[in-house]
Amino acid sequence: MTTVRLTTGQAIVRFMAQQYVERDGHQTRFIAGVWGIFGHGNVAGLGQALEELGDSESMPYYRPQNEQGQVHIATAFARHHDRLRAYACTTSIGPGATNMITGAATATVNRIPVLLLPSDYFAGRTSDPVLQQIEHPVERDVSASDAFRPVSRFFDRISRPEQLLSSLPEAFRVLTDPVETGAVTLSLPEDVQSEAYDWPVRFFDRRVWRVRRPVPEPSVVRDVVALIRDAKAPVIVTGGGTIYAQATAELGAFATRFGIPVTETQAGKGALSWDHPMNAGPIGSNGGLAANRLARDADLILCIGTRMGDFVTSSRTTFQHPDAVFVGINVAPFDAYKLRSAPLVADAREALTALSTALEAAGHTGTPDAYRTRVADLKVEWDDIVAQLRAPSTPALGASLTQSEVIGVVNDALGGSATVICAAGSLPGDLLKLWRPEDPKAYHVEYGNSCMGYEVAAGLGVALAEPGREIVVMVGDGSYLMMNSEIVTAVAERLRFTIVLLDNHGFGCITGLARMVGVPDFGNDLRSRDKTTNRLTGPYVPVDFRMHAEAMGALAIGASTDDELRSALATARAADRVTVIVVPIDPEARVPGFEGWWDVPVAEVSEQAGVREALERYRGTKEQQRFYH
Ligand SMILES: Cc1ncc(C[n+]2csc(CCOP(=O)(O)OP(=O)(O)O)c2C)c(N)n1
Ligand SMILES: [Mg+2]
Repeated sequence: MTTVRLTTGQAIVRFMAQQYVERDGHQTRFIAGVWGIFGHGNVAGLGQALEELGDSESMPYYRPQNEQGQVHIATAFARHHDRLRAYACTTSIGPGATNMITGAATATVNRIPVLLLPSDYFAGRTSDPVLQQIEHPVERDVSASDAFRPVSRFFDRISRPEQLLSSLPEAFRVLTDPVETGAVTLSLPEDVQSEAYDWPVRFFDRRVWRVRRPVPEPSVVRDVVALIRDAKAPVIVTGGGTIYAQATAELGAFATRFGIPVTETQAGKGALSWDHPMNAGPIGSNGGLAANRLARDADLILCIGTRMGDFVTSSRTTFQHPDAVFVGINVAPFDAYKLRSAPLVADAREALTALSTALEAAGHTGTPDAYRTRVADLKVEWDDIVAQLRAPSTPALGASLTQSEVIGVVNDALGGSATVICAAGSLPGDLLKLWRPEDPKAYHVEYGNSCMGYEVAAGLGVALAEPGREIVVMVGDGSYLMMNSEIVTAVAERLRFTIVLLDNHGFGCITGLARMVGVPDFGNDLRSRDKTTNRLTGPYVPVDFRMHAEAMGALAIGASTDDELRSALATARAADRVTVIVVPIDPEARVPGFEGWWDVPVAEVSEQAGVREALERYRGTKEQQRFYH
């Protein structure tokens, strides 16, 4: 057997460069590059290997400012590529490693592939405790990196180089599998990373991972066809899976042909253009009027590529038909069986094609005209509401713009194929309702983990995934303050995208939520400590976001009116670098709800009348929860 002597770090770099994926006859190199922050854990291991073996062709290296940031960048990159390309991320041991935990959780919740390569203590233990080693008093082999286990879809600690011979292929099997994918973590003790081994040369041959498109079982297709033929008021809920499977054209054709309205989740929005006649808009807690009314009365719910989270089901109050039946069309059995669904375990595109063929063969012509008319009428009504909410009003002198107006102005200025990026705060709910995407890659809201801090980093990920695409990150002041430093990386990488920072002086959505559960304003505004109350009730803390962004190298512009915002967006479009537009917004102007609900438990005992009233309301709505057992 021919062998080649390489360190563990060098072997990983060589192996990664030879991994390809193939779907629908197209091959791409899977790992597009490595992000990393070096420390004693990886400087002589993966750091040395990347310096010697990596180059812009075979394995480019990127330097972020924060390990969490690099995982978010990698996640956004892979999502934009429909999971067919990914990045690896290396860190030192201890805090460098654990900084990636939040990113790992975000990738895993959203089922997006990222390869994480944190460093770890000395496998040989000779110099224990190494700097940053936890030293668990009872479980000697436990380290900080064990915290990756619950947030990873595959975890291994590589205590000997040759373990990679089985572990690396398994890592790539999981990363490239549409069911299992998420964060994959290989924790690499620092001594092992620079240790040499005689690797079989064959190990580094080019490998092609075929991304599965499982076909549905004919017997289940027959069952589902019968359900669809019987249904009087069916709806589709479309999730991220439809987009990752590139099944959006099939979805549109299926919906039109059989007269079934499509409702959207956060990950699924964009599957159909906002103005597609069968697009009934967003569903659930943050949903719109049309989708929520149709869902309320639906007798059959076809859930495609969605994990049916609580925001989709309005905490299980969305679907009120007494005999509502669900069909789970999902590549992951775990999701396909939810809500007692008829489980159509399959790739979304294969499933839609099989169902179409079988329904046509059965002579099914779709829903009656009256139902199609109801869908069309509700859509007109909802589109009008959205148009009104987006339109800038004539402001009172000195009044701030509202968030919904900002969304309208930005969307109108950049168009329906610019990608909007967001993750947490009040923006995701407002964008879900108000943003009008015109292609499946125009809406990128991370709402599986709703991770504050994802937004700016994700801008880099999408900009790297599709250079030349118009990208706008919409971010609240809270998320921006939590994580903004990848702006420096965007400057270093000469990436161009726009960040619109909406400043309402605090965690506005949580203020709203607190009021809903009866809690008076507390802890959410960005206010200074008031000496008399000894609480954070003083004036707003003045943060000059424009100067802050400029100091990091961005082009930074303040915009207080819709005209200023339009002109700032035009400047940003023409700029050669990342631009931050800071927009003060009215903290009290909120977009209303549209018959959605979110289960947030209210204190069962309180001296405060507001809490007791909230509890009454809460108990009333709780009764509407349906569990479909
Ligand atoms: C990492 C993280 N911490 C806490 C939360 C809970 N949370 C959700 S939104 C939010 C406030 C966001 O503030 P901002 O970005 O200013 O948006 P706004 O609510 O004002 O629109 C908080 C604290 C979260 N989603 N993620
Ligand atoms: Mg805010």
